[in-house]
Amino acid sequence: MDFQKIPPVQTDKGYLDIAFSAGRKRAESMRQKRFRDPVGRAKSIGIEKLKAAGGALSGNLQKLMEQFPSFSQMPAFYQELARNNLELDAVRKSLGALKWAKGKVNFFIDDALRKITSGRDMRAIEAHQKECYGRVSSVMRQVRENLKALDLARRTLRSFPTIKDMRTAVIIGFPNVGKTTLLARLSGSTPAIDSYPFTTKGLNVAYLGQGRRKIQLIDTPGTLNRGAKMNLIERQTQLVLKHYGKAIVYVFDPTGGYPIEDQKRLYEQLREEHGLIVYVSKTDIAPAEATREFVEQYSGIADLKTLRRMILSRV
Ligand SMILES: Nc1nc2c(ncn2[C@@H]2O[C@H](COP(=O)(O)OP(=O)(O)OP(=O)(O)O)[C@@H](O)[C@H]2O)c(=O)[nH]1
Ligand SMILES: [Mg+2]
Repeated sequence: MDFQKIPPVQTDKGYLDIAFSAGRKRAESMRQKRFRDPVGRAKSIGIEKLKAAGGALSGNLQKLMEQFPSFSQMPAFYQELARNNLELDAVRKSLGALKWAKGKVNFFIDDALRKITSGRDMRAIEAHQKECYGRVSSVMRQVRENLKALDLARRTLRSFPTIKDMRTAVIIGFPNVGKTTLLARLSGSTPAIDSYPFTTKGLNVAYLGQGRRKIQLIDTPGTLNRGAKMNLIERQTQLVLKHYGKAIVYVFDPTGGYPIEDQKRLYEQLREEHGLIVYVSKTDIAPAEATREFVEQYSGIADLKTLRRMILSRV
């Protein structure tokens, strides 16, 4: 899913400005034309103006409704993410309100077009246009809060990671152990890597292999496994594990930036629910003994070629 493409949601006034400006432009171009009598002229201009304004408004409302994903059809990971982070009921209600508004706008425009067509004098034609704009503005005012709710939902949706529904392996481990470096080495991508903990703030996604063997690799922010104290991104990581955790690459850092005992404890916890592939990082600078312990006791893999093969065979 890619939520980055959802365009901004305007305010009620924003949508009206766009609509009225479309009406104005159309009316201006109509005024260049020649007409036989003034009333016929006013009618034609009025009709074209309302059609343009109504078309723009109703079209934008339709686009707005369509740009929101259908939650029940999203992959399970996103459904849970949406349930946890969005006011789904408010979003549904607001989308319903937009549908109502679009219907009302179309109705008032059609009604005014009929009245203008049978209008007898300039004053009446003018009055019908004004009345129509007034009614349409009132409809949009009534969905003001719904537009706000949808804008908020859009911001939240845009903060969701872009994860494809395909074979996936997840890289996990303590902060600063070398998870992102591993992702970069496996996939040839260039994510941000730094020498301080918690460098990775969101999920990094990259790909490994090609064609039908291609798999998705998700690099997660370093976790300290803090249970109830988890923040938003840690909870996202937990969700990724739940839904994409069939193959997990657990990164051990034998140089002990974080206590080895803690790293082992997290490993044991994850092992209860997931199949883990252990990667031992920083073997170029770690004491040989420490590396050996992980390679022997945890079936750790220290070379990338073997690791790549293991990942591809596991997912
Ligand atoms: N010498 C050496 N340094 C490494 C290796 N892997 C990672 N590092 C260094 O360790 C530091 C942390 O690497 P990252 O890949 O950002 O670690 P991370 O686990 O993604 O860290 P967070 O995102 O903060 O959890 C960086 O300075 C890396 O250059 C390695 O195999 N050898
Ligand atoms: Mg990282």
